[in-house]
Amino acid sequence: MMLVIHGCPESRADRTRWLALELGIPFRHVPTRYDTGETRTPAFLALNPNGHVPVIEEDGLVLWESLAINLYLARRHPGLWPDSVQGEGLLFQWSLWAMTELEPAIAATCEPLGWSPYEARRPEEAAAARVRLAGPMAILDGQLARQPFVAGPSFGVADIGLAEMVTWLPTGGSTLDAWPATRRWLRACVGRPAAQAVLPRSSLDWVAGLAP
Ligand SMILES: N[C@@H](CCC(=O)N[C@@H](CS)C(=O)NCC(=O)O)C(=O)O
Repeated sequence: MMLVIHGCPESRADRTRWLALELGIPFRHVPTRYDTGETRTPAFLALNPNGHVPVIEEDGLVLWESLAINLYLARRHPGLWPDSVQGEGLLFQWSLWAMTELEPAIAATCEPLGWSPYEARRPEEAAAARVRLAGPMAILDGQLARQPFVAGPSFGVADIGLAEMVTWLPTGGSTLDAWPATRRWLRACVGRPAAQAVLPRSSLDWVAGLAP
């Protein structure tokens, strides 16, 4: 069965559509929205009991969790999987770090600002979260100052999830002013045709406007 990707644009499903385009996997896109109740229907909850996008279906397999999906697709379809066990270890390390360390830290800046209705925004909370975000951002930037891409010398699967989450920064009032290696890397990742085809205009414009 052809790959099916559930999840509207401007959601974490962008990570999966980006990877599928990179790998040239044909897919059917079901743009399930998460803000209209579409992820709470019995049919959707049967696919993902968490009620979240993305979800994929492929040959009878149903998978959720964006970075688990991307690891699976990259393992199954040729093109971006590391060619050594060590390379796999680094891919797993950076993917799990992305989900457990970086993404919650970025989300903590976005939640009190751009993800809340204007009247419910909490700028002081966002400012405190931005201070905490500097910890994981320094780790990412340090890695990218040592090598061109996060988990190796060439673009890979870990870069997709990480780059997509770094594009959330403006929603939480953060900039990349302090992180030059991250700016260079993000421009390289987001400049790829697959990213240009998938990411929202606002993210593409933000990256295009970053200082060199
Ligand atoms: N850790 C999950 C998070 C998925 C997630 O929270 N997706 C959001 C959209 S980006 C969603 O579906 N939210 C709906 C909700 O929480 O009700 C993943 O990476 O796939």
